[in-house]
Amino acid sequence: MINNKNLTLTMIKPDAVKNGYMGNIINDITNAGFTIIALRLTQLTSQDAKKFYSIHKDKPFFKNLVEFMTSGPIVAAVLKKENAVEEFRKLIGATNPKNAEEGTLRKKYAESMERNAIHGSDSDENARIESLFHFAEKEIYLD
Ligand code: RTP
Ligand code: MG
Repeated sequence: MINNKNLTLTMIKPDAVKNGYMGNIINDITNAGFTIIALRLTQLTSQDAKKFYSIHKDKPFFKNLVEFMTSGPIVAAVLKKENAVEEFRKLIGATNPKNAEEGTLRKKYAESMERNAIHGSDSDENARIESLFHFAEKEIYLD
């Protein structure tokens, strides 16, 4: 099963979907050399969002984060590229779009620190956990 350095999980967040950036973001992701190997438009329940971001459950921004992430549909996708986690974090840019470099997805599409357009896994282990959170193994096209 998926357990390698070549995969990451992304979500196009509710702000970016609402703002009509879904197609442009998918285009930027594939132009950057990532292959989409699983894809779904869906809406997180409060329970889903709390589980997905459980690492942040004691942070002051947790309640807002859960409210925002459940506020509309998102696009979840598993992406494949060599060194995917690190390469994708570079493509999306800093958490706060004010600090994101020119050309990064958050610089281009994010509104604010909270409404920051896109998620990327932060480790290979979390990429695996998050991919299996959103997709059944048979929905992830490894080759
Ligand atoms: P993500 O998980 O969504 O890809 O974002 P990230 O790794 O860049 O940032 P992370 O530390 O995992 O935080 C998750 C989301 O919580 C919001 N946040 N707000 N107000 C704050 O200090 C604060 N810190 C984080 C952001 O929306 C971030 O994407
Ligand atoms: Mg994170």
